[in-house]
Formats: sequence, structure tokens, C-alpha cells
Amino acid sequence: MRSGKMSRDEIRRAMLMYAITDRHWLNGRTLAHDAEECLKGGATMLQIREKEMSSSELLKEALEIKPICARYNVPLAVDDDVDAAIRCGADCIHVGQEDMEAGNVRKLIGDDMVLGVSAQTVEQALLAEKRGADYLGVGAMFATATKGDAVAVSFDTLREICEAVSIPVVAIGGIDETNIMKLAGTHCDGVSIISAIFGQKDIMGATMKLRSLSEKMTAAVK
Ligand code: TZP
Ligand code: MG
Repeated sequence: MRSGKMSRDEIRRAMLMYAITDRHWLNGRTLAHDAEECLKGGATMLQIREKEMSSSELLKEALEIKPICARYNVPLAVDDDVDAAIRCGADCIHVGQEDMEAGNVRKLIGDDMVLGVSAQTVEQALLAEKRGADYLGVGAMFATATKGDAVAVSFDTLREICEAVSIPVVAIGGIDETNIMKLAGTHCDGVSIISAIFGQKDIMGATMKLRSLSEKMTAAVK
């Protein structure tokens, strides 16, 4: 982990093109390889989210991917596994509403690690902010096959959350080239994407395209 905490502005900028791994798409390649492809394409943050890996396997992957992220100067997040996040020196831990409560995570990670929390309602968003979250992941904004139990979140709710909190907000769920611009005007700071990046033949190209669209989307009239 870098020394000292990322500033709120740095965290906000990291939300622009936030890629999340999924080894189901690897097709024989390594996670480190595909992670580097998306970093070459301009991902601004990378999260390792592997639901079927043991903590030790996850830690092994994270230790391999951490120096690659560092070469691209991109923060690394680990999903759910606080212990693995601490042990690999991740820049960030991300937890959902069903995972460990944000305040308890904060106690374990200290002040310097970035804490991301998923939220689907304004109430959850405000509570997460109060409990020490540094950014929020909000969705699912569109239908997605990646997360079976994803809860649908409306554009209005995303906008209300962005207005209610001071911390950065990244939209997630079913986002791709065809629908990303529909998020314009919600005030979100970027997009978090799995399948429209890692499910593509050209991971680097897909990331480049989505990053440039995310720049347009976040700059669009608010
Ligand atoms: N949380 C809400 S939707 C989702 C997560 C992790 C899945 C996002 O994956 P995709 O493939 O970008 O829809
Ligand atoms: Mg989770």
C-alpha cells in the first residue's frame, strides 16, 4: 500500500473506470494477464472479486497483481476479504451490505486503507458514509448476469444518493458501451464493470472505449 491515505479527489478520479475481475472469463489465461490488459486500456482502479476462491488463493492472486497495479499507478481493491486485503497491502477493501459492517471493517483496517461499501438506498448510503466509507458502489443500474442476487437501483435513486453523500459514488451493474451514457446527469463519478471488460475478446480495447465514454458521461451536463 502507498504511504498515507488517498485524498478524496484521488479516490473520486479512481472511480472513472473501475474494473472488477472475474476468473470465469479467463479461458485459460491468468488473472494477472487479464488484469494487465485492462490496466493497459486505462482502468483507473482494479478490484479483485473472486467469489469461489479460498482466502489463501485470493491472497496469492492479490500478491501477484499488486505490483502490476503499482507499475500502472492504479489502486488495488480486494472484495470482501478484509484479512487478504490487509495481508497483500491492498489500497482498498470493498464490502457489500451482507458483508462485515463498515464501522467494524474500518476498525480493522485503520485510517489509511480506502473503504468502499455497496449501497442500494439513500439510507444505506448515508449510514455507510457515517460509518467511515470512502466511496460507494451503487447498483445494479442495468440487468446483469454476473451477480445473481443483484438488486435493481433506479437512476433516480442513484442521483439521490450522489446528492445525499459527500463521498465519491461509482455506478455498477450491467454497464456497457450501449447504456453507459444513460447515467449522464446522475452525478456519479464513474463506472464499475466486470463482463463488458473481462468478458470481451479485446480487454484492453474494451477498457479504452469504456473509459473514454465514462469521461464523456461524467462530464455531461449535471
Ligand atoms: N454488484 C452489483 S451488480 C454487480 C455487482 C458486483 C455485477 C457487475 O458485473 P457486470 O458484469 O458489470 O454487470
Ligand atoms: Mg460482498
